[in-house]
Formats: sequence, C-alpha cells, structure tokens
Amino acid sequence: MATGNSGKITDWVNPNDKSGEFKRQTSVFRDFISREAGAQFPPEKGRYHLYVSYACPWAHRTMITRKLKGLEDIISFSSVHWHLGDKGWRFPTPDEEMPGENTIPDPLHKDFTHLRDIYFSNDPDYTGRFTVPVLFDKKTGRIVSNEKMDEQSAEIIRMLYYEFDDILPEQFKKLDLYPTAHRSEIDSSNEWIYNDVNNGVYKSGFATTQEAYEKAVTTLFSSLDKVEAHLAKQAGVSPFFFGETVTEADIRLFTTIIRFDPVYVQHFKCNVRDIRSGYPAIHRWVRNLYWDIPAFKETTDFEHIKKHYTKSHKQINPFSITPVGPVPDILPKDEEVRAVSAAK
Ligand SMILES: N[C@@H](CCC(=O)N[C@@H](CS)C(=O)NCC(=O)O)C(=O)O
Repeated sequence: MATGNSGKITDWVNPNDKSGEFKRQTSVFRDFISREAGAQFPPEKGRYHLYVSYACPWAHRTMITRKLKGLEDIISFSSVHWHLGDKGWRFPTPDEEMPGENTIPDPLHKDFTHLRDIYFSNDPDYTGRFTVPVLFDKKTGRIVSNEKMDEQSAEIIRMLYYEFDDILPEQFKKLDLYPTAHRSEIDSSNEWIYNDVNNGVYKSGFATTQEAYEKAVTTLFSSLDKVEAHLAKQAGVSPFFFGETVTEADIRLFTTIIRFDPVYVQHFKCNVRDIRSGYPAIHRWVRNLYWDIPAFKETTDFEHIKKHYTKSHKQINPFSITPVGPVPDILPKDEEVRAVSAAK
C-alpha cells in the first residue's frame, strides 16, 4: 500500500523531507471496467458511481469525459463538500445548501460522513490518501479505481472513452477522445504538461523551500510559453489542442487552465503571468472550450474551486480568506482585460 506523505493529511510536503518538494502519491486501486468477455467489471448501465469533487482537476476530467461521452444516464456521480479537512474530503450533511449539481450526502451509504469511509470499507488497513476521483461499483461495493493519472496514463477517463461504446448511441460511440491519428502527439504532450503544468502548479504552491518553489514555477512558466506557442499555431486551424476535434489533450489541460487565474496565480504563487493578460492563445482556447462545449462549462464550479483551495490549505492561507478577484472568474469571449483592450 502506498502511504501518504506523513501522518497528517494537511502536511502536503513531508516535514522531514528537506527538499521541500511536493510529491504526489501513486494510486492503489487499479482495476478496470472492460467490455472484454468475462471481465470482472463489465460496462453496465447504472452499475457504477463516480465520487468527485468539483474542486479537483483530476476529478473534473472524469466529469467532463462522462458528459462528452453521453454517459450521464449510465454512470451516476456525486460531489463531496469543497472543504478538505483533517479527515480528508467529507460529504455535505443533508441540511447544507451546496453549490454544484449533486453535491450531496453519500447517496450510497447513509452512515458515511467522509470519503475515507469508502476507502476503509474496501480496505480497513488502507494507509494512503483519500483522493477523488473514485470509481465505485455499486454491485460489489468495490472501488474499481481511484485513477492513476500520470504522464502516461489517465485510467478512469480512458475507461470511459471506449469501454461503454457497445451500450452508447452512435453519436457518442463515434466520439474518439484518444484518436489513433493523434495518439503519439497526445502522449508526448502529456509527458511535459502533466509534470510541469498540471502538477507544476501544486509543486509551486506546496513547496516549502524557496528553491523548490522557484524550480517549479520557472518550469511551469516555460512550459506555459510552449503551450502558448503551440496554440498560437493552432489558432487559424482549429479551436482544439490537436486536430479538428476535442481530445484528451484538451481535457487534461483545461482543468488546470480554468483554475489558473481564479486560484493558482495568487494561492499557489504562479504569478509570473496570468492567462487573461499574458497568454492570448491559451486564453482564446480555454474560452472556446468553456463557452462553446457544455461538458466543460457545466462541470466547472468556481465556488467549489475557489473555496476549496483557499479555505482548505491553512498552511498557505491561515485566515482562509478567499480573494474576491479576478472578476469575472472567466471572461466572455468578446471581452478582454482593460490593458488588452486598450492596446488594440
Ligand atoms: N489519483 C490521482 C490524483 C488525485 C488527487 O490527487 N486528488 C486530490 C484532489 S485534486 C485529492 O483528492 N486529494 C486529497 C488528499 O490528498 O488528501 C493521480 O493518480 O494522480
């Protein structure tokens, strides 16, 4: 079993680790839904549930994919409360008014108060972190996967790409989010985007030494410069990262970029530039996805996002004050920040 960084959930960097660097643990539940005959977890309508948090970029990808692939009637979902405390994620209580569709008490276990109850019901000796997303099998009560996502893999979202295709209508079956024609480009971009950007913001924000922070933030911004150059070339061709249609590359990058200005710039000190004034091509790309494709907008909840980071990470923000700006969380497609409009 993988262990967390230390005994305390809120210690994002092990206090004994002199490097001061944030190291994400590896997931331990690694089974797969598969349409192959005899599979332990076959694709079935109504059988699986996704436990997510609207705040978490990893979980957000599973929600986007579920909607894009038309799996809403096939896989149910619910979101935890945005606050992550000493016992990890908790479920809202029945009397709490929460933002975000399906931010509700655990719909499957009446007595469970925290996400960790699900981990312990599967493994009473579990010592790892209690992370979202969790793909849960209602039939056996097993956790199928808590998503291993790294530079090579994206296990839950890739299960959703194809394994349910036999029970999906044609329009969703043919939506290929990891098309063979672009697979090698997607794989090679995943490598640096995962390490430098998706995880780079966390490495910057959780660093406990100046050196670890500067190393992470410098790498983050040179990779964002690379993304900007790539998207500037794509601009005349397509609104997407690769090719003519939405792919995994868009999904994986979107969940970091949509959180960038509202949270990462100030909370994680990723403030060399922001997206809205410093990266015109990334800004155009993220707004096209958000405003034009419902699966992106409908799964984005800025209240969960802003409150989670700023009110859970007490070591970064001891008074839990959530900054008001930037306003708005995301600009409409035809508006720019004042300095950008003035320069036109
Ligand atoms: N399983 C994912 C990571 C998922 C993850 O780190 N989720 C975060 C939220 S963004 C979480 O639930 N953290 C709770 C914790 O670490 O206590 C991976 O393989 O990289």
